[in-house]
Amino acid sequence: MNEYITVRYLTEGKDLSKKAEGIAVGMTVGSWTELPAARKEMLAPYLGRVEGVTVQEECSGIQRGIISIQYPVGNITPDIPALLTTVFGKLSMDGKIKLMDIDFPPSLLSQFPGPKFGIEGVRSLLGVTERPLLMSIFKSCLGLPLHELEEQFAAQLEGGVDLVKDDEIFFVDDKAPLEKRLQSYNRIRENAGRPVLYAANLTGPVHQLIDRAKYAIENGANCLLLNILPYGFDILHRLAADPDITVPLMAHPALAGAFSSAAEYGIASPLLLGKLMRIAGADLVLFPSPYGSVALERNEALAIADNVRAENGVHRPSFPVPSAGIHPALVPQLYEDFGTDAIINAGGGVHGHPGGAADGARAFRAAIDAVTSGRTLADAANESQPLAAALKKWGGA
Ligand code: 1AE
Repeated sequence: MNEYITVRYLTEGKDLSKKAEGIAVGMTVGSWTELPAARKEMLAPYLGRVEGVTVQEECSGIQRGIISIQYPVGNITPDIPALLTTVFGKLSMDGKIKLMDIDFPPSLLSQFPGPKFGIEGVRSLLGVTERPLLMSIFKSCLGLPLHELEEQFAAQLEGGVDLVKDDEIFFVDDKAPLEKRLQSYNRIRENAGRPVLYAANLTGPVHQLIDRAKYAIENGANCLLLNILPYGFDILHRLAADPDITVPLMAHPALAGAFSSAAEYGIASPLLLGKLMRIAGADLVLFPSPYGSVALERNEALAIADNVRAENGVHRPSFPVPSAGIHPALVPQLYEDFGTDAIINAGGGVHGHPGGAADGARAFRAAIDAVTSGRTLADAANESQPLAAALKKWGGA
């Protein structure tokens, strides 16, 4: 019996039922009613079908709503390029239509690698079980000599961060090549006396990325950062599926706005940054938080976190990392919205601290300790000068 991938679209048209029928046929076998019986019999296993149509509003003869189409699993190979081309390739250019969600049958889901480490694996590498993790971002990396980056790295560790990531725009690293960074950061990590993950930006021509990732790991990388959307989901899939890639993979959302921001076009962010990143193998998924500098609508950010962590019957949950413009005064809100199994991530909110990056990290750690023990930031600031200084600068409490 045929199994189906169920795909929901937000769209509009004079007659949504007719439009749905057109998609179900047009995106699968091309034409149907005019086909001779023998051809119908041959192509029937590949034919899409309409699961449902919900008209949400109708104005001046135009219907707007959700249509749900089912595509036979057998129409695709188990990879995200095949999936997205099949369910939204040409269709994405056909007027107002947004790809909202995809439901996968378990037989297909289980052919995607999912995260190797996920929340539990990353926590176990770091030896931290009971609180949101703290990550900081080099600000900046580009053009800086190695010794300045070493100072930044050491300061972030001194303040108590669990993970540090390269800036995602760090491609030209001739003043501090990856191999050299790894050597010196690993020395600094060893002196920290506790585990710390450093997510090195994986860059270069796409066909070299797997070899480069292996080379980085051989040279001591213990986490890798990748701009998934510019490179394509399939490279994440291949890294995650490769047994020699033995470190967590961190997915940056660079370019997501171009795919997701328009209300009536593109791919909804809970699918793009939530479901697809996780099934393709991201252990840590960055996305804009609801309150920072490039904020997402709150429900969307919560839905991304949900898709990253919720039981899907096959894959481990990944860590949601709501990011951008985060500072210590936002920690109570982040904790309320995303809970314990999330990562608090900041660049400017660490390095912009009046006392420097080490105090910036200390302020975050004090804020995290406060919220996880039910205290207000104002109360905790009485015992943490770095937190008091952060609150003075960024407000809150
Ligand atoms: C949504 C990604 C956030 C990110 O990569 C980044 O660099 C944030 O920097 P800050 O925290 O806004 O300074």
